[in-house]
Amino acid sequence: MRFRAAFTGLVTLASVIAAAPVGDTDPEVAAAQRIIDLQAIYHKQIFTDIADRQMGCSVKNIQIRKEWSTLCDEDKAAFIAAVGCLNSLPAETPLERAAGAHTRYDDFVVAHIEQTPLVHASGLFLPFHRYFLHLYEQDLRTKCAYTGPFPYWDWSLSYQDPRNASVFDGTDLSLGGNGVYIPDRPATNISLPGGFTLTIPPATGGGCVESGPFTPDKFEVRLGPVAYEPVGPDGGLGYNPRCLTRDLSPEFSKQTRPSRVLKLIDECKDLACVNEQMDIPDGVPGGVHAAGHWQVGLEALDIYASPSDPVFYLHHAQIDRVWTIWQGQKPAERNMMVWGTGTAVNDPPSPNVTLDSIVEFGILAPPKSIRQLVSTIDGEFCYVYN
Ligand SMILES: [Cu+2]
Repeated sequence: MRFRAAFTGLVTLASVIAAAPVGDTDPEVAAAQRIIDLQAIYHKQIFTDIADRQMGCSVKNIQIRKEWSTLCDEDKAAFIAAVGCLNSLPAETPLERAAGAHTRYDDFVVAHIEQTPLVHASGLFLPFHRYFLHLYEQDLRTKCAYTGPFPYWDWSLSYQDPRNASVFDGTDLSLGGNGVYIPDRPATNISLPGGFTLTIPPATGGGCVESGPFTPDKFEVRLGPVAYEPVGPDGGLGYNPRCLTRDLSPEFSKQTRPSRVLKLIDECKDLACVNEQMDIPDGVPGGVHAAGHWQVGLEALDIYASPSDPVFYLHHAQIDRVWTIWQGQKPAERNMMVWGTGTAVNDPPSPNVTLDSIVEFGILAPPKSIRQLVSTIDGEFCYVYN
């Protein structure tokens, strides 16, 4: 009876929250507005910095990255086609290195699998993923003729239910819908760097993505899993053909609500805080980076092979956007900050990183120093987020 009363209480509370008036009394609406203001400060800062440049990254050649829902239909279609193109070009990874890598798209998954123990929950996390996305974007442009904006998925807009995000609306102009609902599916036990394990309960999908451009007849996941059972052949580097699966979770998406993003951008004074808010806010696993993966589910849960799901790149563009909006509030100071060591949760122990620490990209590209990856308007980078 007591459980029932508590449950009824919860339902009542939930209906009160659902019925709460939106407007300036809703803290999430206020937080979303504040993010827009901070984004504007960052945006202005970038354009001030490049205003007088005649060479390198300038107002003439800067690329604008846009939220998926604001891309025009032609750009959405072209982006999806370019991903398909990358996934039809031959792999450059040697067979002995990863027998499951059949296409250029797979090369990125392999590089991510290989680098995972170094580039997550470490000082290399943000710089690695910034350049990893850049390499993917360059391939879409140079090998597959994509000319539109590189898209990001702002999960703070769809935090109440990721099934409402346009990127998952299941049309041909989305990255596909939810996985087909599988009743009574067991939880997924995922392993995280440092020997941690976590149980991810089943959510609203669980099966193959049967709508949109990445259905089983058009798209094959070949590598992984690495982080959950049954692990694919050769530790996830072998050939393991299967459909793309998703399990969109309106529980985990709450952790990417605007107030969580704002806490990072507005309150963090250093990169330790930024990284903590990304993955383990207040000591609890989750945060905007982890919860971005967990609310998609399945392929996206696999910290090693998660680039198997094409939405990975849009999620990480949003992570990069959050980092760069934070940097953009005080760029001179924050672009020079480093944090952490060069191994995931410092296991095995490694020295603290410096701006001269090296980040590796496997067969994708020669190594880079962190220093080369901190500014989005210098070196090889030239982009700004809208
Ligand atoms: Cu990653």
